[in-house]
Amino acid sequence: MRIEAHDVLIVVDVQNDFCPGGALAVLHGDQVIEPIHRIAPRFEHIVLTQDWHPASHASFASAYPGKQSFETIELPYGVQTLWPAHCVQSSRGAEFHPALKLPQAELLLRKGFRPQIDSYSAFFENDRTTATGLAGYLRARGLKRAFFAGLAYDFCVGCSALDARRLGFDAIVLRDACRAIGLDGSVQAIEAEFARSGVQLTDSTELAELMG
Ligand code: VGL
Ligand code: ZN
Repeated sequence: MRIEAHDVLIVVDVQNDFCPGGALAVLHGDQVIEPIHRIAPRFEHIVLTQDWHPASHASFASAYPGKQSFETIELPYGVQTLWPAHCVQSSRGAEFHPALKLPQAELLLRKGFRPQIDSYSAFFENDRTTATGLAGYLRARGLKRAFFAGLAYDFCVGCSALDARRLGFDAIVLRDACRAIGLDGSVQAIEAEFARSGVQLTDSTELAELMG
């Protein structure tokens, strides 16, 4: 697959809390960094997302006495999985992994900062209607095709790719540059949605050189 000038690499949530030792560690989460570094020089445009929650966030199990992490609850906007407190604003866990070196990234997009709404997708919060502004940013800059890498494959990466399709962008997930949380068939579920929505899956090794 050939990378072109209107392509963007969206690197999702490569933060300490999603890496080994973090509050919501994804198995081998830090292993996404090597493939991301390998492909990043091929892209003219890179966006980083950062999960960025207030200390008491509606997605944290600690907000609901008697509830455990990874259980689900009903919030006004629908079913929400409860998570251990993670990516709290200005905490070390919320920082990008120190090995991630992408100084050329053009936009750092924070999400999940509204106390009452979680945000998996880089485009819409979990109420499916509150926009982050990323779609407008990509359109204003003429970026039409988004490649996705990072954490977690079955949550924030997957939801971002699905929303990209919903908004009319081409969406390609670089499978080997992602790692999954894996909760109750979440990987199968997201891949079924990919197939339905036209999200493409490929590996970073299939990417050809940047066009001039
Ligand atoms: C994520 C669960 C909660 C993710 C973020 O980055 O996939 N998952 N917050
Ligand atoms: Zn989160």
